[in-house]
Amino acid sequence: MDSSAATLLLSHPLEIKHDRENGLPFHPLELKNERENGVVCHPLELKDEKENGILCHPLEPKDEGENGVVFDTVKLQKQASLPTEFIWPHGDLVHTQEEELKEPLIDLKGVFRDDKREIIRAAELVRAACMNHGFFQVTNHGVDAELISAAHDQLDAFFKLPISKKLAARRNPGSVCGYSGAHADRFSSKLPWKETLSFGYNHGSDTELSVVEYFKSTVGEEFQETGLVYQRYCEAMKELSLVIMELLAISLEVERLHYKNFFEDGRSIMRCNYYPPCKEPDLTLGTGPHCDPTSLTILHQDQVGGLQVFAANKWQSVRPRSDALVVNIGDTFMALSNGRYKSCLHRAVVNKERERRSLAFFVCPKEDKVVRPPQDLVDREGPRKYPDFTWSDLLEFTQKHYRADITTLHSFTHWLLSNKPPT
Ligand SMILES: O=C(O)CCC(=O)C(=O)O
Repeated sequence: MDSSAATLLLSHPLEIKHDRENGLPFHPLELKNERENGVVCHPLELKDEKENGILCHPLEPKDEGENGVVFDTVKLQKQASLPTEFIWPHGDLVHTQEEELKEPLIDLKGVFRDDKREIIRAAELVRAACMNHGFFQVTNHGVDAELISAAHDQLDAFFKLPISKKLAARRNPGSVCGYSGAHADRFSSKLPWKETLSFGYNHGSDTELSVVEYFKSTVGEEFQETGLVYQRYCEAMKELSLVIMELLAISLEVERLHYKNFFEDGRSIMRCNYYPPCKEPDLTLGTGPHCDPTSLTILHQDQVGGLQVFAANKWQSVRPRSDALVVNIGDTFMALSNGRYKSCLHRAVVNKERERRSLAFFVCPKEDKVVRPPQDLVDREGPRKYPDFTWSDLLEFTQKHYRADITTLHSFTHWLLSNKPPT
């Protein structure tokens, strides 16, 4: 690993120094990154373009396949070598000795029983994990194992469809929802070795069964059953997320219902990830290193393994546990905690022989809600680390202007301050 890549890899947003004047994060490289239109591009990408001749500009949306990449697994498997678009730079590929993350495994049984001692114990584990790397797993989470298994089966049903049928559900430019093969519709280098299907879920009473409608209208009437499974899965995820929001509030010593109330009418995003086997897994990644821009991610992975978290200055793998759900902090919650909790830096590696699946539920607030930490937390632990923003601002930034990476929140803050007149 060359040293410049190592520096970038290791510079987690929380380790970035703070600007003296306004208390906002200040990145030493930031002056170089700003483009004429005020949009920020990650230093690693600028460097790659120059040195490797790889084109990587997140600002130019592409039609699927415009750069010749359609993620047709059948055809890709037959190619002698990995197409260059999938080859990642050294710095992102670095592997440490297979080390397993010792994240806390939090049993929620006592929390659901409202057992005070168990709640305090769980909140302590949550606090330690979120201050350290932003990642933990939960068991006895109340989500029916059969529902999780059905959600994995339905994932297969969709991704095994012919490519033409999947492309009929492809996402529109600027939208988070729809099918995407290797994100080749947006990017032309460092493509992830995976296919995704994403759709929205309204937290409020979803009487219109929007997930079912989504599947019927975009994939076909025959996908009603798939829609029903995901409708129930999202409902279960929302319920669990509100319990975790209470735990997060307790762990931060703020009013217990503060975050729960904030997310009650949210609009979350569900994403199914399918990672086919890859002949040259050491040259590519299934999901590149990034922090989720969203608030909280609740993920179930199958037994293959591949998820890795950056903790204690190295990549560590997360052992799959079929009975557990993985939870990680995202950028928006980092802002809601005034930077106390770390947005988890993670990635997913791919496998030579085995396909892998994961189900990610990204918890988001209602789009126009102002993201601002609770006042008592700021009074105790101020000053404010991030300006007020709405989730729709951050969503727009990551969908139209920026490829989510390890410094999204910092870059977004900078973009916001230089693009939006103060209110
Ligand atoms: O598949 C995984 O384990 C990670 C997925 C992920 O990070 C994502 O979808 O943003």
